[in-house]
Amino acid sequence: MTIQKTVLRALSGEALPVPPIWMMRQAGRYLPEYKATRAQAGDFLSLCYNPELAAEVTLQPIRRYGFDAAILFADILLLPQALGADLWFVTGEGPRLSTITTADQLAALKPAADVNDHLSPIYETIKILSKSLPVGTTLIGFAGSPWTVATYMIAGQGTPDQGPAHALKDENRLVFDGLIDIITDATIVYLSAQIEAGAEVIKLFDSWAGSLHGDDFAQYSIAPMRKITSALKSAYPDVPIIAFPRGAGEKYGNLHTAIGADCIALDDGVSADWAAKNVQTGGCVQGNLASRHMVTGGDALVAETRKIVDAFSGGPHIFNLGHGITPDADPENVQLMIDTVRGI
Ligand code: 1CP
Repeated sequence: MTIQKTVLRALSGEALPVPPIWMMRQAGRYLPEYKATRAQAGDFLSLCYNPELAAEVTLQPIRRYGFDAAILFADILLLPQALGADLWFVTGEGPRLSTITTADQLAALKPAADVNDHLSPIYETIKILSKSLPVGTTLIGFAGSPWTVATYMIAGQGTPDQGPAHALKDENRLVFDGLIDIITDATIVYLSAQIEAGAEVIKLFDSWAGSLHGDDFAQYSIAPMRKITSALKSAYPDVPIIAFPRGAGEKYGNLHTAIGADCIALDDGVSADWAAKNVQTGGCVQGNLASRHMVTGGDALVAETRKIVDAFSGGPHIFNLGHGITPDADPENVQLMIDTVRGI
């Protein structure tokens, strides 16, 4: 069977004349239509758990820009909630969770195998999207990596340096390892169900990989992601996996094999020229325009976009930002980026 969708072609290793494009956080607060639907839902979590509205906001950037991939609208913190953690969002500040730092709190979590009941609305969103996306658009499902999810479950919120998670790792390795294990197992259950519902590609967000140094990087960023990719690949060998160990720096080299991923997503901390020589040699890469260009636009956006397209033109590449688009971005700059990539 010939693969038609450009994202799937790039993920299978093909160098395309024009790289396919999508954008992290492409559904979000920079879009007026997103803000309207979010207001209709009431709050962010109600939006995530409302399949019709979550599908609607997933489709909004596809309608507006014709991106080559849609990413399921959900959040990496729904999984801790499915495991029994309390989760709420403080307006203007971000997520808050009940914390896991003791053996008793760890033991009180639900078994990894039981997360599907709570997460069934997410699978419903995927089913709606599978029926409503344009034929050429690839549907990406996702989860956080065990380390990144653990940093939120331990601290109870986002932290600049993931200090509380590092402290638990150093002071109570048994509880820390137990938490990583249960998140890993639950993520396999969650992502398998996303694939069963219709997700065509899976992305693992290790947003805080950059704070793991020395052996910790291999043990807590790479190894848990590797366990997830092995489990998914043995059950669903044809579903490509994108891994995003954000902030990996020079450790970005050779990660396709180490993680068992078809594609490595790059942040903008590495240059495209360096990554073409050191990462793309292992397979498809995704990235890596700095998100600030979506705010500032102009000649710098065009020049930087062209530089990235050129640097990766010799191999498989999916164009993306180095991290999520920010709420202060100008929607017109997104169009300028797309037109530049497509040579319009
Ligand atoms: O007010 C709002 O509308 C909420 C803002 C928002 C949005 C739009 C949050 C809260 N999450 C999301 C959606 C989301 N989150 C998606 C949807 C699809 C898309 O990309 O369009 C995805 C893939 C995520 C993933 C996610 N959530 C990550 C990994 C990616 C990354 O940005 O590094 C992380 C770390 C989160 C946690 C989270 N959720 C929301 C916020 C503000 C945060 C960061 C919190 C912090 O560290 O302080």
